[in-house]
Amino acid sequence: MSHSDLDKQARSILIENDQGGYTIPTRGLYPYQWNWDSVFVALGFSTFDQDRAWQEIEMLFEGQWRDGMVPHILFRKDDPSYFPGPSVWGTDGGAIPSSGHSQPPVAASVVNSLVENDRTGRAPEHAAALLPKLMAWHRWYLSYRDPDKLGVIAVIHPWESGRDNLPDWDEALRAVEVRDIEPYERKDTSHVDPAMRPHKEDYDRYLSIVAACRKVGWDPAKVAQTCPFFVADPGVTFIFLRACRDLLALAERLEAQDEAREIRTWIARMEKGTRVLWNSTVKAHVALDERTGRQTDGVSSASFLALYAGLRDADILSALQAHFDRIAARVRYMMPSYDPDHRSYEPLRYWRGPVWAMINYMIAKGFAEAGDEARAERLRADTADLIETSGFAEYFSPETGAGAGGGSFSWTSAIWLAWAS
Ligand code: 2M8
Repeated sequence: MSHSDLDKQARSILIENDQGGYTIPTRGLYPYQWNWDSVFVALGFSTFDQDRAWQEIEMLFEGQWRDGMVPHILFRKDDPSYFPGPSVWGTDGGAIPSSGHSQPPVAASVVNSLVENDRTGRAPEHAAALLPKLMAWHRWYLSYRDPDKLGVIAVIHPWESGRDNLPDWDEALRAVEVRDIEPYERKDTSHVDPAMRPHKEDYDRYLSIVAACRKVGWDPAKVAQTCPFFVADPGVTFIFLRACRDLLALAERLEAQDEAREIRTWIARMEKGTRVLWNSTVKAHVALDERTGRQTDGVSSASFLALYAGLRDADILSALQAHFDRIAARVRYMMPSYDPDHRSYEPLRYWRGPVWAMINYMIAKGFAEAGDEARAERLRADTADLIETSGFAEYFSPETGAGAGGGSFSWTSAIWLAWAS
């Protein structure tokens, strides 16, 4: 298929997945508005309809909780094709029924980029209305996902990381006691091959965490104290740090002095904090279980986001370049979500190996900004090849390039339009 046919197809996927102002990731498997999916979708829309891009983000923020949190799923209407739906979550934090935790905060970064690339003249107005909401969300992260002020962001659920069954969560998840869950029927395995999805033992624990948080009424301070899962995540930490820098650029552009001053203190705290995620044996940033103090031992695609987060230490750059080249010698398509040399790597099982287009976009941005155009271009070219060969799949095998998971996928289409094509 030619580039212009793929462009056309990508646009029509976004339009078909549009539910009237917000976009679902794919039909059947994910029938609601997901947080970071929507934000990447806005980036895709912005290539051909900037007003629609703003609307996507504004509709996401309609679901913001009173405490500042922006949920990972908004259940605008009940859809039996997804489990767990609103009744399992039992939340009451905002105006729209939702899940009870968040997802990687890419919004400030995309809002800043919509402002930079504005062709309508209306961006400053949209951005000014979103600024206090973004500030509230970022404050929420610092208060409740870094209550001890370590300068790293923890996730209270693998789903909050956006990288659901990453090997980094295995040990912490095993420690979660399976309790307080009703008999349930999964829906994901009826849409896609069960061999590629998380195991039942994982789902039992995912639901046990939800039950534990529901018990404390999703009160964020109580969740931080009592949640059986509390793991500092290099993915969310680096995305948050990057988002803080982009929020600062936005605040400065809007001449919001007080906000800019506050954000600078966040950046200083995070820049220092990320050191606790550095594993000197592995030579990469890894996850840290805050309940046990144990670090994980694998390089994940999030380790490469240190550059995207703006960490400019020469040792970090050269360690990541070495990992990149080692991994590139093992697989055909970069960047696998987990190290192919690690014992837990699985090329097609969800977040234990496969390639995701939007992660490649962020990693490449980091390499390019660190002056490494060659590795940035390798990521773009691989992403384009994957889409040209296997279409707009949810994710891809790093070994064969086969597409897997849901089809006609929104964020893959958006990333094609905004970057890979
Ligand atoms: C996947 O996560 C959902 C739960 O949130 C699931 O597996 O049911 C992840 O890839 C997540 O990052 C993504 O936002 C979501 C929708 O694409 O699917």
